[in-house]
Amino acid sequence: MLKRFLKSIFDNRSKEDLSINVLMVGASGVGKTSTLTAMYDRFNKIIDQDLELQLIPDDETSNKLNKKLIELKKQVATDFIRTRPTVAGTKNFDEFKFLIAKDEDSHNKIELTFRDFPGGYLQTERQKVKDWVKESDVIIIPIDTPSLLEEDSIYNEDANAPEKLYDIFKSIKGSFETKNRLVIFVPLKGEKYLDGKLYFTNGIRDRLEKEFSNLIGLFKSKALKDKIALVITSIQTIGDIKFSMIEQDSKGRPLFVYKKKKFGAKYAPQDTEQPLKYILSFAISEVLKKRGGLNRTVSNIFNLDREFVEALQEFSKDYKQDHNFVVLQGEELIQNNLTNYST
Ligand SMILES: Nc1nc2c(ncn2[C@@H]2O[C@H](COP(=O)(O)OP(=O)(O)OP(=O)(O)O)[C@@H](O)[C@H]2O)c(=O)[nH]1
Ligand SMILES: [Mg+2]
Repeated sequence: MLKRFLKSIFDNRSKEDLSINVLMVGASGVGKTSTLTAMYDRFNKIIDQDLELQLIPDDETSNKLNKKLIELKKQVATDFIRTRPTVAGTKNFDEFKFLIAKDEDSHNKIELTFRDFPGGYLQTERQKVKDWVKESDVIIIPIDTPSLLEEDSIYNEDANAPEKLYDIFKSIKGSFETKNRLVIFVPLKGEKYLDGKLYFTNGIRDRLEKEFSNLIGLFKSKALKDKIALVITSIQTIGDIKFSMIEQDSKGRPLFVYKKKKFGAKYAPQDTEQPLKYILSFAISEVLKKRGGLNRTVSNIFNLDREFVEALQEFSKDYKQDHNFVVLQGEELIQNNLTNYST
């Protein structure tokens, strides 16, 4: 009886433990939906066939993201790409559900849910955004890099809303003390600054730290610094087109103009699997920590066998770390090793 009771508790708990909630947060047009689409597109292409791991979307997720992928790809076919008008913005709050598993019948799995909302909600639906932030394990903050870097950052608040984000996070600071989280800044549209030598010398990290200093300061505060892993991953969801100049539209608003890098440019995303490597690294690290705190019999109730955990570790162990992939804080929350793992 007691055994059954205990098992039911831990069964429920294991389900909870193995689902990871990822929230895309950022102003309209920064690239929340594109980031999600590009991560999905690349995962199954880059993964080693011998590694028995897939990112499996449910049917609805697959339909929605495939549509978005076609839109992203089409952008490279045009000569000039302007951020306004852009690909269709998100209309409503949306959820995208995936399994990370060997295949869909496997009992070894991690449920990954991505939540995405229209950037306008940062103004109009602040309470909802706060609730989603509270519920999340991972927060992805895409950043429009030309707006961050060009013209001494004068377009940054408008495009990337660092102070709006700071206000939202600050007001729910207490809820951040309850569990570990991973926050990933994802600079996007940065092809120009990631080309050739600029890859090693661009000012993305420095400017990001300066322009988001309030938000980063909050994450680094005494109460939160041990709870939040903070990472920057500069990825390219389209590749082959790069920021060219800022024009004015008829109302005097800035219009960021992008051009193809070369004749015959094609859709060539780069590093878009990296945020997922960080996410899975964080997920395994959390699971292993929880297992470590339990005795052996109970830990067996967690249904992850060694092979699966090793496949996850193999995929995520080589997350990039260089000038454009930086762990600002909390490396211990994303590191995982097998020494804790007993079956
Ligand atoms: N050049 C370039 N453009 C990008 C990149 N990522 C996204 N974009 C463009 O940025 C624009 C906005 O992207 P979305 O993903 O729709 O932005 P969003 O944050 O979801 O916007 P809302 O849904 O309105 O809140 C699109 O035109 C994308 O093609 C990138 O890495 N490089
Ligand atoms: Mg969107």
